[in-house]
Amino acid sequence: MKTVLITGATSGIGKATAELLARNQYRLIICGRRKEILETLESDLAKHTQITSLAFDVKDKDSVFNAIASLPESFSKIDILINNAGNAHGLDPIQNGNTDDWDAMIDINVKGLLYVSKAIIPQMTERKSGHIINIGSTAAKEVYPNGNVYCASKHAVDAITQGMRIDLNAYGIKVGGIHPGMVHTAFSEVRFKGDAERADNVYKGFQPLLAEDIADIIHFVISRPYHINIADLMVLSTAQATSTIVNKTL
Ligand code: 8X3
Repeated sequence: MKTVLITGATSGIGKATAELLARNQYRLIICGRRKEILETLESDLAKHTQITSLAFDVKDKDSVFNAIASLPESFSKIDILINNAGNAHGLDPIQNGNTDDWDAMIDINVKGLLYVSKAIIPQMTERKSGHIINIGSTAAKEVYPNGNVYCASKHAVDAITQGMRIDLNAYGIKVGGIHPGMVHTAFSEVRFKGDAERADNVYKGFQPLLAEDIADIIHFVISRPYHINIADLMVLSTAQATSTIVNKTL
């Protein structure tokens, strides 16, 4: 049974992935900031698989290293890392950008991903095996109006993914990026700081992707035979041509 560590597992794509993998014979380490939500999910999924949870904030370097070092022996060998934690804060033109929003996006989406990876990669290089999936975004591939720093953080995820694949190639470790378009999760509510109406409007008038759609794809990617590495995958809702061109007449 393979052990999978998922960051950002309390909601959205992370939670849907935990739910799907629990039902497909993966041992799980679910991670997130919100301890009670994590523990509820852990007890829900414990009927399907071996599971444990770690409550930490990916942007807090010490907590990341301490949490991962505290894993019990039975969960300490991590085969698959899913770097899913990430979010957007604000959607403002650069001249109006809020520096706290910029810090949050760079600290979580870029530095947090690096810290978690750094805490886990050495055991993978030592064993010469492992698989890392970084969840990017269409914003990793293009820049859209007012997306500036969010897009920069996701472009960084894409660059880090490519860099990891190069550096870890000699160890037989698979690395790939999955880049979703518009997924109906709490993403926009976080971006718009709890403005539910503005968030709901983002997904109105077309069928966005669902968290379960991306979970399904993650499951497919991690269950390929060893010689196949799905290195880079962009997933749009059919209504989308780009991050911002959405056909609302379908
Ligand atoms: C999410 C995609 O277009 O809402 O990362 O920024 S988008």
